[in-house]
Amino acid sequence: MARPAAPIKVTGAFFILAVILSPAERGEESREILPPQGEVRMTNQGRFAKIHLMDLNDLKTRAFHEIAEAKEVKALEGARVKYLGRERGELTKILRSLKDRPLADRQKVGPLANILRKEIEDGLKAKFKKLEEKQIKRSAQLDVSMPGKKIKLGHLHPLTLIENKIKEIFSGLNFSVVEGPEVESDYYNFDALNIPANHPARDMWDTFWLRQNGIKNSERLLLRTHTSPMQIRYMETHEPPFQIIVPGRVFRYEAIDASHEINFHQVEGLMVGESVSLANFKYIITEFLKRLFDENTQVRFRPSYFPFVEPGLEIDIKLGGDWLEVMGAGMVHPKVFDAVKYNPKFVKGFAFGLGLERMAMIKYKIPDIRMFYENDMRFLKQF
Ligand code: FA5
Repeated sequence: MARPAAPIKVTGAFFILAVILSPAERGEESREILPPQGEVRMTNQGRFAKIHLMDLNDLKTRAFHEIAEAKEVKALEGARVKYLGRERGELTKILRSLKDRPLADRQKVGPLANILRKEIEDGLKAKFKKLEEKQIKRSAQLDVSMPGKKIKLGHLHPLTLIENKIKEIFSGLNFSVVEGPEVESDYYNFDALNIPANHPARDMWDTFWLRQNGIKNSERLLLRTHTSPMQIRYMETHEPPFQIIVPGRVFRYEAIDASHEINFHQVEGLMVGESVSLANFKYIITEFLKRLFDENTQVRFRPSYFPFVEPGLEIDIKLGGDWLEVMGAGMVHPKVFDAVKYNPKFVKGFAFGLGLERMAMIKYKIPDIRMFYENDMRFLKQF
């Protein structure tokens, strides 16, 4: 509370003191530094010491009150800055002012101010520790009634989903799953499949060639244009009877549109044995398509040409009002058996190559093949 102002004779020494301890500087609006009335006539030197001692007492009371009241680290830090802050701390200012005072004042006020600083520091330290422990305890408490955080799960790409489904169906039909290289030689991609160099059939597959110097034609490398080279690789190292599927990525240098990509996936199929027939193929493929889509899927088998089968077929499925070509197929050509040193008189086989993207387009009603590769989350989240 403000006291009535007494007529103080402001001498040089008291003026300095008043400046040092002005309420505004201490951040207190209504507090005034005025000596008790009876002490007005003290010498400047005595007055300085006395007022400082009073002020230290008051400061101590306020500081410890604030420390005790602080409920959070932030409030405690505020108290520390208020009293011990390097620039404007109340106690710091008192300590700083001592250097300009006569020795007697310094001896009286100095030690007490230093003790007080230590006391406040210790008080702050102890309270900081207490608040920290409280904080740790609070965060360690488990509130079982709190709603859990939803963990966002990733999921498989639609092409992986359809590939897994296809593998599952063919495994159920006793086919094994094998894989082959994406970079192939001219020989496996073309020659051994009865597509010799300069044969017009090569135009069916727009090809990405790898740049190489001084390499023979049949060893030239390319990005495989289909999964059919694995027919050759597998037959070179296995004896019939067998039935396999070969899922994998293929590449074609062609124009992209709603049903054509330059990088897409195929699943090759090959079944070889003594008496494998086209009727077997028809049964397997119809069964596969029924299991993948549904009983009512409309399928069309139509004659076609591929150099490595005879006869050759193409299989279409109705999507909306249109037929979409999903697969090439046929009975393995005798020249292909020759290339792997099988005797075509004793073994027969069928082969097929289906487009994975096209299958997924039908299954999930996707109107444009480009959607698979755009990585648009609005599209991907639907699977
Ligand atoms: C072939 O690639 C033959 N290797 C298939 C084959 C295997 C025939 C075994 C006979 C025996 P084709 O080029 O038609 O054939 O491709 C096969 C399937 O791949 C097509 O039916 C289609 O579903 C898909 N396909 C072809 N080109 C593309 C493309 N650019 N983008 C997406 N899918 C494609």
